[in-house]
Amino acid sequence: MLKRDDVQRSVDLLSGASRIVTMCHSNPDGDAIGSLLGITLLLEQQLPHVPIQCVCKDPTPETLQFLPGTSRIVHNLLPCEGDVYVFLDSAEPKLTGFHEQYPQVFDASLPSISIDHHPTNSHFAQINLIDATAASACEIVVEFADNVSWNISPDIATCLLTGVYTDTGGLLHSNTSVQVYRTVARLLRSGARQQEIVKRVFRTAKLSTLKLWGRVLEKISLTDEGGAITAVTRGDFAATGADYSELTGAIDYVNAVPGMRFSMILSERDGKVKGSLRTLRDDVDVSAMAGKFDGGGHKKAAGFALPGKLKPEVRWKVVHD
Ligand SMILES: [Mn+2]
Repeated sequence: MLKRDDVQRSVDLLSGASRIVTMCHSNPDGDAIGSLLGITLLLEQQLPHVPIQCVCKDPTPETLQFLPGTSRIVHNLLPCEGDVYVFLDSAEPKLTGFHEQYPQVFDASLPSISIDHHPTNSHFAQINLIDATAASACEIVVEFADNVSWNISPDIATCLLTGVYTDTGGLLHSNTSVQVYRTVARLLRSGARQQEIVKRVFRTAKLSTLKLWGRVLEKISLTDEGGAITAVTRGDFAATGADYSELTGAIDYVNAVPGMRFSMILSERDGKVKGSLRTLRDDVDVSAMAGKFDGGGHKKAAGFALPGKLKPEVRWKVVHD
């Protein structure tokens, strides 16, 4: 639940801005882009006299380019006097990718609002609209809009529903609360184009993605500790023509092997090995496992990154017939 006072202070701050800069985290996912465009379109509708710059360090993934307004997203930042910043889905300044170039933007003495649902949010903004019980940043944007009675158009609803869907894995993850279903119903009533989202986000996969996933699945091996483990090398990315972002989602299939305690995908990228861990079990904490390699995350989904590369190991055993 958002605090009435925080919402009112945010509206006052935004109304007095000479320019609003909306910004999500780098390497954006559906919730980042959905909440970024959703709030941008809402602000444009409510405060038509205030210019808005919509910023994300990295390009929008192809699967999300159908969302209204994606072409207006810029990838660089030029701070100006009188800017008010709105950060979306970003737990820490560094996740935006602009913290080193423009540290002053993240100083809470400057007017800024952060809309986020990560429990690890560092409350770096001047006004922090943080709700760790929300499944997505988009859910909080909806609550904000309803609090101040801002109209949610079909375009805005489509952007926001996309984030609700992607951050709950299509309403399948354990964070799919009663409030998530309420938010979905509310956005459908506003004309969200649900089938367009399903088709573009969940039912479309590039050939390179499918080929990469083929390699991921083919190489699954089961360990004595109850892990379903697989690895993708730089060679796999090169041979399939896939980029790193195309690995997203493959872990759910690795995690589907019955009877396993956890699953892991190791991937080689830029001199590092990244590990993604998942579990379906309540008695396994993959964030603790990731913690041993300086990583972290949630109990059921976590990750780490180590400098190095992958070395394949084949084990042979002679057995009697
Ligand atoms: Mn999110």
